[in-house]
Amino acid sequence: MTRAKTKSEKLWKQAQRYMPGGVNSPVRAFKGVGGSPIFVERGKGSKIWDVDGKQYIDHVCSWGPLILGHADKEVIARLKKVIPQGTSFGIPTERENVLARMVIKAVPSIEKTRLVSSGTEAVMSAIRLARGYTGRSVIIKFEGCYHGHADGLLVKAGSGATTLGVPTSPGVPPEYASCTMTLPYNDIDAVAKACRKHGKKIAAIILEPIAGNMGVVPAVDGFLESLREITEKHGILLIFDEIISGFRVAYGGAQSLYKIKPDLTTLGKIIGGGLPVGAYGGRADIMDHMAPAGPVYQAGTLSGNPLAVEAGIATLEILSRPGTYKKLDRLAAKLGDGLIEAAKMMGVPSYHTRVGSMLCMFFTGAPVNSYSDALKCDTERYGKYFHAMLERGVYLAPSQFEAAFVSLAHTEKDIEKTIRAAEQSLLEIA
Ligand code: KE4
Repeated sequence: MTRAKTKSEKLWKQAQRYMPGGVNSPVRAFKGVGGSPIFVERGKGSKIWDVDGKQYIDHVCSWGPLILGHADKEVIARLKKVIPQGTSFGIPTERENVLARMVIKAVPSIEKTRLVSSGTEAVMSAIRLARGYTGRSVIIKFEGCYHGHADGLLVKAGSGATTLGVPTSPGVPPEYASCTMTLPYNDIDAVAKACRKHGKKIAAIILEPIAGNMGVVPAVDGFLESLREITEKHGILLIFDEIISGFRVAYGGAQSLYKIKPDLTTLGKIIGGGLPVGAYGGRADIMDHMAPAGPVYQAGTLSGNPLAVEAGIATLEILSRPGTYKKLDRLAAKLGDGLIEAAKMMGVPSYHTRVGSMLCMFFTGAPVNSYSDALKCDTERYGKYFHAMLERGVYLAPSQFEAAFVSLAHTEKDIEKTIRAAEQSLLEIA
């Protein structure tokens, strides 16, 4: 007698008829962990419920935006007020000034900013601006850092250490990839060598100051400072992609934590409060090269969309209240410490990282400071752990190479439940 199909399974079958791989973004398809995805019906606070009525504690939080938790009552109330006034104008609105000013006030290096509709759009615009401002073409990125799906960033390291890149996806012309160099994260010697060799051709170096797309891998001590020195020496722009870390690890992002001023910063996720917003910003003398102030073109029908901007304003207002990041840090530290204890108790080799309320448990016994380190993880074991946790009502990222998050809506009880579930799950897979 085959088990009756859950509603998620039925919807999954249907989805694969309508959308490539059944999803609107690849990581949701559970390819990294096996099995088929749950379909979510609703979320509230730290919880989500699937279409079969099962409840989960959510540590993905829509991949970072929901730092307040799902359906935050203040954000929803603000949206309810704004929706009847209209959903889009394509005409300047006061609230775009408000969100732009909040971002400028919060992020130390941003003097001017432009709102767009996704992180990818923010990064591709910042890259075009860096090339337009410097008149140079080459971009340096780092293995394991993800900056959205713009062609020039879907590039992996070429054969030689500092040779130009090759595409990681069909459809990206080799010519595009040849303008991108990919270096090992946290390897300052490789950066120095590349800049000595190609300095005059390099427009910008872009990185996640706390990598969140190979699992969570912070920059090692001195890496960001040296990057700043080398880029200054060679007239190369330094771009911090803070689409995850911005307003996540501190109100001013990683750059306020590490006291490093990049020339440009990209933001997204949290600044939209769960609706589509991205942003790029930085020194006014650079940003003023963007049309219509300057010659570098970028545009967007829904840029600065009133609903998304209102959700972003409400979210940042709440985050700016005293004690926010202390609470996030305390909850996430409790979770991180609990997971370290659980893995030790169950004898499962693991390596743990955490910065603020973004954290990761790598299924490897060795430290993880780069993408090649991360690739040594036992992803099969991660897949078993993921499903064991899902069974126990805890929703983690369906990939070893992502971050887990804690929101302001998570309670001590939630954290204890996640730790208990981890103990049982790790025992099961040990
Ligand atoms: P979006 O275009 O997905 O809004 O942002 C792209 C992006 C840029 N920079 C960083 C550091 C990012 O993490 C992202 C997107 N993050 C992934 C998850 N790590 C989004 C999830 C998905 O692709 O479905």
